[in-house]
Amino acid sequence: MPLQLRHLEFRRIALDLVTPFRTSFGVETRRDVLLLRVETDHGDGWGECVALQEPRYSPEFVDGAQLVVRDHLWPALTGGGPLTAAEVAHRLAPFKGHQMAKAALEMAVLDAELRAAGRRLHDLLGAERERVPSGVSVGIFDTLDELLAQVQGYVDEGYARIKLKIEPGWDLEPVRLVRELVGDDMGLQVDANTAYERSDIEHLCRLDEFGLLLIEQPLPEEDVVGHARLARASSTPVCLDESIVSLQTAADAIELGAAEVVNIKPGRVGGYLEARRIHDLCVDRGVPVWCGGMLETGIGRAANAALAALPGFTLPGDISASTRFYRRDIVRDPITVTDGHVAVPTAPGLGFELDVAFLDEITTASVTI
Ligand code: NPG
Repeated sequence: MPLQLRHLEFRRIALDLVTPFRTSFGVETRRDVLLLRVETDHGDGWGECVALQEPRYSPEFVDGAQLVVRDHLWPALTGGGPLTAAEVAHRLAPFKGHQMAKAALEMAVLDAELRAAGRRLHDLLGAERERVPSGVSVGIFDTLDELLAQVQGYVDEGYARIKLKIEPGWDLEPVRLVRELVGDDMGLQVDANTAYERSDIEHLCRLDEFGLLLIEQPLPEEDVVGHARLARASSTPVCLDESIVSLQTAADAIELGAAEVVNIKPGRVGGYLEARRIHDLCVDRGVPVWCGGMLETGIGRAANAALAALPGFTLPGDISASTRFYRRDIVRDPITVTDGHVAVPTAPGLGFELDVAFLDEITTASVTI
């Protein structure tokens, strides 16, 4: 059922993180999130843009995302008459890049379409499970003691696997100590967010002794061949994150032997429908996938949980409890972790219900076009 798009609200909110989250590319202490609300002839839908404040993880950033949606994407979307969510990517295809902005728009249209039809994202995607294992991402600390205390806390909360952020100077020793702490049976993986170079390949192979599930994106996003070399040299499976921005880049990286595992982030690849296509490709090629996280609010996390319920997501995703990052979420039904698992939302649409009063309280700007 095609929807007639009427208006678009840009809602900016400020959410403090419970503790600073340090990665090899920066420290996050507060999120400045862009939410999009589409008004259609069949009701509203919400999308969340995962772009950060600064272009340090990817070229996109939140102010830029808002601008490209306002001046380019929204006019193109509304210019061609009523549409379905499946047509959004096609209408936006003439515009290069800006996957996070495009994903947020597609998400809002999907939410509206699904709510109008009384369906959930889980069913549209063809997901099967009703709960998914939950992994937690642990930042870089000033001291090893702080790291170990934090990891112990997450183990106590029951997480199914731990991901450690690494960078040059914060790798072998933290991983060794955490492996000792959590034991051999706990799923453990590392994420470098492009912090290493090809000349570090030998050094990175020293991580092999820790029985990691994978090493994620150690080299720059353009260095697919470098990742293929690492994959040949190391017994730890090489997983790509930043390098995978589309179905095509996923297919090419797999063919080159650079992606033994793929982290699927809907925002990074232009939306949940492209994410589903990448999942299907990876299943076809026998490549395990898992669902990444971008510090989403309850809107994005609800949708991620539905995506992660697809059968090819055989590794636990970065779908931690809302309280991992936020004291209070903008939804009434924030993600919680029970027995190391997160329940897939059952409500129609993306599966969340907004806490409107709190959302209004933390709104920093609202513009409707
Ligand atoms: O659980 O949302 C989460 C955080 C998971 O570590 C995480 N995300 O590189 O994958 C990453 C990292 C990230 C966070 C990247 C924020 C970009 C922005």
